[in-house]
Amino acid sequence: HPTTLLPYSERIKLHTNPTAKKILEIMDRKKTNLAVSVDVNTASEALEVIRRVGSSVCMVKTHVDIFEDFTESFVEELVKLSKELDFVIFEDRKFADIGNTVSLQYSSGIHKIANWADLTNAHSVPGPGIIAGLSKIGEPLGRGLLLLAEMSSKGSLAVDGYTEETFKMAQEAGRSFVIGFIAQNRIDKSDLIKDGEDYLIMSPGVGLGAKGDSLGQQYRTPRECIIDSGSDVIIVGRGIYGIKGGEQAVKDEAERYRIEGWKAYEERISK
Ligand code: 5IU
Repeated sequence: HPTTLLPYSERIKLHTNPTAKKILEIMDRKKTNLAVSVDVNTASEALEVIRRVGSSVCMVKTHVDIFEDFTESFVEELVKLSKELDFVIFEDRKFADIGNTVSLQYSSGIHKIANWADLTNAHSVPGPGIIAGLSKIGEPLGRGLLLLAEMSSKGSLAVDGYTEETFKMAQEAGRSFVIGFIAQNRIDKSDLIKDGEDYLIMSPGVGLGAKGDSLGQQYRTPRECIIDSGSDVIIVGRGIYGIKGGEQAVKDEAERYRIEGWKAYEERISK
């Protein structure tokens, strides 16, 4: 695949969306393709994890609907940390409704995701109206969207034709707002991708320890993701924030994944 041989720095100019450019710039500057997913119960715990791992990551992924103590001040602190520690904020909201509803969910409610999240994601199952509804809110703010083309969990129905149609839906929407995919593989296949197009492939389901959990999650190593499958960003949750040994252990584990991910990327582009 042509993209897998290009350094992140050379892909910046292939994008017009400000969030896509920012992600690639940060990856290049901080030498990291690691995103940490902070699926903890409280906003205050999440901020503690982010302070520890922030310097090792290009992106912090949140599920703010998990927090018992979500407030506006959490958002202020998160945005402040994203500037100090130089990372992008990705709210893993997985929108899945019609365009009109998702535009309200994205802009309003308690969380007002569009106000602070650089990046969010959506299922393709409702059809292209979901992209139109979200882009109406997010594009004027310079935000980016990922479509869910594949999932890491066992038995996922997002395979084969679904994955391919998801790619085509993104392609038809254009890359001013849709900047890539959550996927397990380089789904922007070389026979589908057009000249000058570039997409960011971000993969959850990454771990150096366990092979999965009891609820269908399946883990691959950073090498498998980046070299064998050609993905661009590895997303790690429990493998980092769940490590035993206290604050320093979490920090060290994030660095371990950053180094693994970066080594794999350097090997990939040198092929
Ligand atoms: N996540 C997945 N798989 C997917 C998608 C999202 O695991 O296919 I789409 C999310 C769920 C969780 C994080 O927030 O990524 C992975 O966390 P762990 O590394 O703790 O399994």
